[in-house]
Amino acid sequence: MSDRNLTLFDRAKAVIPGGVNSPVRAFKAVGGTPRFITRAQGAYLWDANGQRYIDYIGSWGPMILGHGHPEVLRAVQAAVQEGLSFGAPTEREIELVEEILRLVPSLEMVRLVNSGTEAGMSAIRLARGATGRPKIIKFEGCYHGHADALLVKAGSGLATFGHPTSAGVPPEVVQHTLVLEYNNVEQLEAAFAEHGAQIAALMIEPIAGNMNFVRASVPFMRRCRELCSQHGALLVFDEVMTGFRVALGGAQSLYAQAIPGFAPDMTVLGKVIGGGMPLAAFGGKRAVMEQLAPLGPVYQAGTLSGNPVATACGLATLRLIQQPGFFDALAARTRALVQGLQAEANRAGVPFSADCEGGMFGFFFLSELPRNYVQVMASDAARFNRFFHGMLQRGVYLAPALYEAGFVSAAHTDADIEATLTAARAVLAELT
Ligand code: KE4
Repeated sequence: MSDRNLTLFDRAKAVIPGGVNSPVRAFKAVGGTPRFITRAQGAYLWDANGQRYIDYIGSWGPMILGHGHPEVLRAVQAAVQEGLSFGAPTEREIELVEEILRLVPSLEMVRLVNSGTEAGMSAIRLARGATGRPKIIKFEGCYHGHADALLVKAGSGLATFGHPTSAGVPPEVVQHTLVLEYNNVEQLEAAFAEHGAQIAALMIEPIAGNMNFVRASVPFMRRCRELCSQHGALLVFDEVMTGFRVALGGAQSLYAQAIPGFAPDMTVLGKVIGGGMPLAAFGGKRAVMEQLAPLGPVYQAGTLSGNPVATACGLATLRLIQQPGFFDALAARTRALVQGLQAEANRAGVPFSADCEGGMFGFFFLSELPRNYVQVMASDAARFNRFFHGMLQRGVYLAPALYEAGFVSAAHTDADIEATLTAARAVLAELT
């Protein structure tokens, strides 16, 4: 039988760079042919050959309810009947923002946009405009979208500013971006000691899903908060991935349990808040947010921002994840997956570590959980790639890169977890 995925990939590569509209989808890190998806339902995807997969990517986070939730589809179909886009304000944008404010108490105002990149880019511009300062701190291994100022890797050693990670980004565009090691308090202290008065914002993924799954330690996060407050810099939480995913209140609600009174100054959101449609957001305290056009001097805009169909999808999603017990059940199922994978790896004698929070998980072919980018990249990439393909052949669709996180949805059943662990047992046995 001909492989429809391969045929489609060849056709796609003729007209779309790399055959994909986002690089990670091309399977370059793991090799092989990407699966062209024809439909999805619940916890499952079907590819162009009709092969079914248990889906642990969930569109890279948005599909927390599973694919095709009937109440979400009903809300979207009703919105479509009223009109696709107006370029004018709607009540539903107010309803969605009011819902976000209720669930994320650190926020006083929010602006809706179309992607996490747009939200992160706008948050940085706003932080610089509101503080009048040029410099920003980010951490190696954290990804905040592809805005120029954020496509930067660590300079050689501390205090030297970042170097572009992408062609087309002139060095002067990233000259004010300082890249530090995640979880490194000493570097943080030194950076603020040297540049504190110039720092507009520190932007961080509180649980770094772009390093697969690395937690910011509580002591490290406490120092981020203290040093930002001490020097008048804004602490910006990039919760595009963790927001409404690791807990109903996002990662910030977990740090607020560990650090009394903890809250970021700004938050960037995406993925789950759109429920699979193009929708993201950034927000913060009123005094900062009112620096935005049309009120203030910081410009930001978007033709489809707050799109009426996307807001219907996001609002339905946010309402459904507030059902009693939703996150307890999701977290329990995710833990069952992660603990089961660890047990199977131990049984096979394969060095392995894993972690999870809410409906987000990560695993490493390392015996200890990594704490920063360098440690993550020391993972056994060849072993990861063999595991990835072994699972894919057995109908389990994991993230096609060792630095990406995984996601469980409310539609995943105990039987799906069991089937995944059965596949893992077979594949891990081949990896020893
Ligand atoms: P988008 O522009 O892709 O909507 O969001 C950018 C972004 C911002 N912040 C965080 C923490 C993110 O994880 C992302 C996007 N995540 C990637 C997966 N690592 C999306 C998948 C892709 O790039 O195709």
